[in-house]
Amino acid sequence: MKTDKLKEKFAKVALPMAAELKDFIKENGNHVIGSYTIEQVYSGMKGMIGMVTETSKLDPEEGIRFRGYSIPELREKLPKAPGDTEPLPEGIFYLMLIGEIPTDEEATYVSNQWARRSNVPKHVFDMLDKLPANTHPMTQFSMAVMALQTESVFASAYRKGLSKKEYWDPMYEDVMNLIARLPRVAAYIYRRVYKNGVHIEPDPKLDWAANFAHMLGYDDYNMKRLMRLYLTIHADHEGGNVSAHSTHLVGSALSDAYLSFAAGMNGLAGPLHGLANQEVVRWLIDLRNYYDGATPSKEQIHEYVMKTIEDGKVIPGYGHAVLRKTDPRFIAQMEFAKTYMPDDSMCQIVHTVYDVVPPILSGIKKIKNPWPNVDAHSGALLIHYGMEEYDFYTVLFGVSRALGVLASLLWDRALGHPIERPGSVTTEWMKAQAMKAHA
Ligand code: HAX
Repeated sequence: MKTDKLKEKFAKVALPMAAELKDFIKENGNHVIGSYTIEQVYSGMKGMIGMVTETSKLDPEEGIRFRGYSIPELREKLPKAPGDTEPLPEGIFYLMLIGEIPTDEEATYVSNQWARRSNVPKHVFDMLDKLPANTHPMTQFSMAVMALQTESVFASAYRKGLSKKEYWDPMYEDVMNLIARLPRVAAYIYRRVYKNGVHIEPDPKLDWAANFAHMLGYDDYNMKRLMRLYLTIHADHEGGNVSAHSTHLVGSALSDAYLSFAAGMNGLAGPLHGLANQEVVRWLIDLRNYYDGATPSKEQIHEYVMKTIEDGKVIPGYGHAVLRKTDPRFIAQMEFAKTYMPDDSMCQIVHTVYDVVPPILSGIKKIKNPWPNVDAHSGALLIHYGMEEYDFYTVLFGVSRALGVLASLLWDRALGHPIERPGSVTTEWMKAQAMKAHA
């Protein structure tokens, strides 16, 4: 087999850490790091530390840091395609996997590896072609990932017999192959559903994000630039979010990368998580239509926000389970809009909504975070370049999220993390605990 420089480097970084971690747990395993309340258990384990994720860490006030680097730092420091100002997603993947900012050459190596590994077997397209065209694109995406599972190197190696120490090796192959294949699968779904099944062949000379834009049918340089930013900033958000946690949980049973990632995508497809990006655009269009298709004023947006809340619905794109400030991923997209599309009417509505919504949500006591998250802005940028089919937006998010959750899955296997199995109790048990505390 040909040598793979990235695989060798990963082994050099990760395998000594696995041994070191064993000693660390042996020496410090009894150290208490926190306690938690009945309310936390009932509120989706918020704020409880229950897992370890190496790739990124989320600070409630500051937002995400990937291996210690904030989004503005990454936009500056990560390698870029010639002539571009936005980072290559290849770079953030390398950073999450190895822990260092790659050189241009190292990012190009990842790009070339993905181009080489991107072949999608015909049965995946045949399966997609048999689905009703109105099957939601996220359902098609998840099913295509499942259909790809025939290609799992990990599943086949495990069946033949695999030592625990070697799990990481075939997992590396699965992770790299799956990431390489996703743009082709996602673009196929897009062209099948929205462009009369007229497909566009990949261009192996392009980087991963630019090739994705090309296969979707968008060759405008600025759309490629947006795709590089989009696929970088959506890549990871530490380990506890639904898509990352589902991928990690399913992987902990030694399910391969295809099975684990499909589970993560089924979580991303929920409207409180990744599907919020389509819900935001649906909400913005409904808002505009409510006022006869004209650009709504601040007062009208205020009225429409109040109506949404009175109808018992959430304002999509606002709030977060961990963040307590404006999401830096929202800010990065707002900066992009102000640079490349300063007069875009939908982006201007998004920015006025940003003026109006936080003061309203701040006045509702139960809401912990009134600020926008990543999904509040992404759709408006895509619409600017002509991608109006909002049901597809979460698939773009999914392609990006693969970078983080699959890098983490590989780390999980390299570090020898065990099967995940938290305890669960009944409400009767909880009541008994509360009674004991009161006695
Ligand atoms: N609009 C109206 N009400 C909101 C709200 C919003 N944007 N955000 C929170 N609330 C409500 C909750 O529904 C909850 O009400 P109930 O107690 O009546 O159920 C209450 O405020 C407390 O919620 P919270 O503690 O502030 O927030 P949670 O951690 O429970 O939920 C969510 C976080 C992101 C799910 C939530 O803020 C929400 O539903 N936002 C809108 C959907 C959205 O944008 N999701 C994307 C989040 C980012 C992401 O994962 N992207 O992929």
